[in-house]
Amino acid sequence: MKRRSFIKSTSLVGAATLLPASALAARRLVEQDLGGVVNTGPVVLSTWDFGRAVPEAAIKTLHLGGSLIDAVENAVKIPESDPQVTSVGYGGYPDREGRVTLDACIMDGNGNCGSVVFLEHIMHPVSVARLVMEKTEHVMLAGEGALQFALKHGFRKRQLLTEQAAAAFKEWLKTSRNKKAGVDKTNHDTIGLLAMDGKGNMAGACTTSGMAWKIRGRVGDSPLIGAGLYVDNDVGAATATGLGEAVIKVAGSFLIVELMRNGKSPQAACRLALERILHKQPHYAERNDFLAGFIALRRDGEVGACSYRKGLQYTLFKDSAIRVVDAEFIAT
Ligand code: SD4
Repeated sequence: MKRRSFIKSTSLVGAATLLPASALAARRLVEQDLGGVVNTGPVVLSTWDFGRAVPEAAIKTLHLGGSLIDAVENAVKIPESDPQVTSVGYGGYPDREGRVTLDACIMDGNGNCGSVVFLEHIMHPVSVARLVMEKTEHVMLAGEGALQFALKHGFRKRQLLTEQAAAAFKEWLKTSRNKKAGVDKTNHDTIGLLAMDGKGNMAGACTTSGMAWKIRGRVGDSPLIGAGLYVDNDVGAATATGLGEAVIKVAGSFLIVELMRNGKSPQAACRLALERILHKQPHYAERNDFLAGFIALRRDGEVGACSYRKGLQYTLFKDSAIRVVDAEFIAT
């Protein structure tokens, strides 16, 4: 485990919210269930280790008075535009026709959400997902329609296939084109990021180029609200990484939030979601390349993470420090 310290401490002052009596009663109930503890400082956690710039971007955004949605968007835009990251945004590995197609979503703790799937040529799909949330009546736009929407809102078309990704594609065509596409330790690294202010308000974002060498048109869990990401201010939030098909089959992130609502810790909830996958679909355990994992955040600031195989790390900003933490795992 790598440990890094983060010097700047931050505090957030949010506006008081006026809630109807029923919502206040429900919130009190949740607070009682959590032992009356409501977290006191911002918390940011994200799948894998994309460097300290990612949580720093979220925290700086909050510190400068930005919203939680601004914070999660700014943070995940970093790997989206990094050509060295081969499973998110620019530089992502393509599908089996050599085309880079992106999936992303964003959600706040009050049920507002937006998503884009099978989007090509746009460097920051998370920003398009945010616009879907904010400017339309819809939750999800796909493919050509999502691209037209992005262009109409001022996004520029970009070549997302880097020389490095094109070379990897060529190599894959030579050596492995007849193999099934899969997510394993060589091609994972979707970023799912969860953030909370000092008052238990949350938001999350998830963005990916998906499974490398996928069938054209394939969409994974990452842009699906409830599968790749779910956020509920009353309880907590969760996000996923790994084989999207497995995560979709159990509505993984929603399942974790509901397990926390029913009293499970974030850690237990992540583990139970993986156990649910394996219970319903035991064949995954026989696949050497099977990798799936979750991270979760409860509104009192407690976090949890679990993956099927050893190797999932998550980056955590909590108590004014950034750490990269090894997740619990089920099989080696
Ligand atoms: C997908 N869940 O498209 C994504 C891939 C991934 O870490 O998470 N990789 O299935």
